[in-house]
This record gives sequence, structure tokens and C-alpha cells, in this order.
Amino acid sequence: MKRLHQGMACLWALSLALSGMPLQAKPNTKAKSVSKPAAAAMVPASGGGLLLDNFSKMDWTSARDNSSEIRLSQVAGKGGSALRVAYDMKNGSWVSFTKGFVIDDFRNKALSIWVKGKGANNNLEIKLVDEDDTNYGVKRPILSETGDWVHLTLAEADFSYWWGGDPTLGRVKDIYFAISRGDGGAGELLVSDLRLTAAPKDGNIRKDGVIFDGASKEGWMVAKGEASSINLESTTGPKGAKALAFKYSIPAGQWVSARRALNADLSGNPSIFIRVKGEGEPNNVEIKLIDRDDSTFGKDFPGLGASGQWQDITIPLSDFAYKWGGDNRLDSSLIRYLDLAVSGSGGAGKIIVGEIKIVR
Ligand SMILES: [Ca+2]
Ligand SMILES: [Ca+2]
Repeated sequence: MKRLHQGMACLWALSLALSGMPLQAKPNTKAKSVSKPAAAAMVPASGGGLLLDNFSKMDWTSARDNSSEIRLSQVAGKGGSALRVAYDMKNGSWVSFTKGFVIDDFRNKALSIWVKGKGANNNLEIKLVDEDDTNYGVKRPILSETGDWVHLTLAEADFSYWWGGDPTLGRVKDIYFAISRGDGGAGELLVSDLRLTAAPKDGNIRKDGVIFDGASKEGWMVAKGEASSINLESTTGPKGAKALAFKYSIPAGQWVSARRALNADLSGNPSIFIRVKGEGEPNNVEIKLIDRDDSTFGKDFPGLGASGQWQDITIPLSDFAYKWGGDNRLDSSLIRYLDLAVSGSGGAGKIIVGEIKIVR
């Protein structure tokens, strides 16, 4: 299985979530003409988390490419003011607005912001830039279905490395918003009530610990080695419960893999529980966890591909062993993905999964 699909990580979408709590941020005093939210704005605020900007001042700096136009103004917003961004892409492809904010450490944190988009269908990009110009970004549609205010919570796990500096997001110095070309054209964006909050600890895991209940193919992303195939099919598990069959075919030494984004804090050595059955050739099943810095840890089950019966397997996090990527430490405070992979002597079969959950 080697490092083959480590490189796939960047192709697999991340996901999103919500909630809030206080933490440290301060105005970027080094950030010249821009920056400096009013001191009064920096106390923990009633809306949750730490208020970064209530947009009571017009102190954001705009930029654009040669063809686009952008104009900033102040209007009423969520519980106060909003920044109104009127733009016309014309033949261009982006406009942006930025302000300096120092966030010492964005690990396990999130940005909370209200936005309201109108006009053409383009993309909203939010970027965090650190002291060595590392850019971490996230992209969302600018328009919502209702056209009304939308609350975005953008957690650490939603951001990914885009360009610049080293690959690590250090001390943040600037927050950028950009509107990038989708359909092009003109429109407006309102932004209001920008806060720094705690990232949701549960990520994509249900309150009862369930990661996957067998009911749907939704949320799985697949990858495969050379001349291999993988298809997901709904089927039936123990006692008539729903289950998902990962139907595969691999040559000897190749692999297939299915991934779910967890984006969860799994501190405290909980266990991963999986209800699983293998039908077909005696290939190996591997359960893997990928952490904040792409360290991949796994637990292998040789021959599980031919088990022929349902098994309940419980694996404490501490039983996962280092395979590749990142450093050699599993940082359980952010587990980005769970992978289920098949490798081994080759052939076809089905790995049927009834449930995956966290047991504490
Ligand atoms: Ca950096
Ligand atoms: Ca690590």
C-alpha cells in the first residue's frame, strides 16, 4: 500500500460545522494603514467567541485585478453594521478586501461570520495569511438559496494550504476575503459580525459517537490503485439493518480506499468500533486515521476480506501504528479523515460495513 495514496489527500473535499467559545486574538499593530479593530471590540462578546470586527469602522482595504471594480461602504448588518462590497468583475477575475488581525494560534479554532450575497454567481474565498505569507484558504458559493443572511463557521479543518510561505499556518497576521470568478458579472456581498470561536470538537461525528450508520453512501470518497476498482452498494446488515458494501477488485499488491472526513477532536484515547464482514478473496482490510499534519496511522486486519461473517471490532486509538506522512505522532486533537482500505494478494470481493462509531 506504501505511500501511493498519501498524495490523494489534496483531492478529497473537506467539510464544515459550527459552535463557539472565547480565545485569544488581538489587533495587528504592525499592519500599517489597515487593521486595528477598536479596543472595545476585542472583549469576548455576547454572540459567542471573541468579536474580531463589528464593521463599525470602514478600515478594510480593497484590491482588484486590472479589469474588475470594487467599492466598500457601510450599511446596517447583523446586530450592528455590515461592510457592503459592491463589485463588477467586467472582464476580470477577482476583487478582495483585507484587514490585519493577529491570531497567535488558529489550531482548534474557527472564524464565524454572517454573509449575504446578491447578484452574479461567483465564489467567496476567505484566507488566513501568516507571518511568512503562508496562505490558508476556504472557498464557498457567494449566493445562498434564500438570498438572506447566512452564518458561516469556518473551522481550522475547513481551511487548506493554498500557497506561499511554508506549509504550516503559524501566527496569523491578516484576514482576506476575495470574490473570485464563477459566472463573472456584478453583485454585492455584505459581511457582518466577524468572530473567532472554538472549532467544533465533534466535527462530523454525531453526538452519540456514530461516524457512519450504514444507511447511505453519502460522505464517502473513494480512491484506487492501478487497474483496481471500487463501487459502493447499499445492502443489508445484521438484523435487517442497512449496510454499505465496498465492492472491489484489485491486482496483487494494489489497493482501493474509501475515506470519510471526521474533522474531530479524538483526544483521550477513545476506540473506533466497526461492524464489518468480508466476502471474497482473503485480502487485508486496513483502518486508517489521518491527523492535522497528514500523519497516517493504521491498524491492519489480514485476511478479513474472506471472514464470511459479521464481526464487531473495537480498536483503541493507541493501537493505531504509524504508517507514513506528517510527523510520527498521532495528533488526536484533530483527526481529519478515517480511511478504510483493501490491499493484499489481490482478487475481488466485498467489504460490508454496518456501523462505525467512536466509543469512549
Ligand atoms: Ca507559515
Ligand atoms: Ca502528526
